[in-house]
Amino acid sequence: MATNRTFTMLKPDAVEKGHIGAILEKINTAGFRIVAMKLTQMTTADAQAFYAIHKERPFFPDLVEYMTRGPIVAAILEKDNAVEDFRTLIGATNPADAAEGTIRKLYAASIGENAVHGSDSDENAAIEGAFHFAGRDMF
Ligand code: IDP
Ligand code: MG
Repeated sequence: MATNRTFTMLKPDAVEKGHIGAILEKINTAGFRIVAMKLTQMTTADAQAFYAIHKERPFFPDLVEYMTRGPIVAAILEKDNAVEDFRTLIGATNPADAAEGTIRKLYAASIGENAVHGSDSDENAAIEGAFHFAGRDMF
């Protein structure tokens, strides 16, 4: 069942470059309501668990290093058709392939350091949101 919620992280590169405000403005303008949000930093164990689906991929060690090197902004967002609409807003994984005006086109440096995460299904949105937030911190 569609939950109308998705989960996002503004990744360490986006935070380092001072893009939190600009990216949140894009998210807000696109009509997403913030259900939960925090500045946090993933441990190595956190990142290995969060990205476990990619653990056999050659880029996995770099991905864990990247995602743990500094703080991220984690958030749960709500909107009709949230998962799909947010993936459209952020653009393709590789910013070279991302559509004009998308967050990754504007702020991502490479396929590895691509500024922002977006859940790929309602099921994963629920799992990923629960990974970072307790129920009392969702509004
Ligand atoms: P997504 O973030 O667009 O859903 P996934 O394929 O789920 O893309 O990959 C998760 C993350 O792993 C990407 O956002 C990116 O940071 C990293 N990644 C994916 N593919 C590559 C690659 O080919 N080289 C380096 N990093 C990659
Ligand atoms: Mg993915």
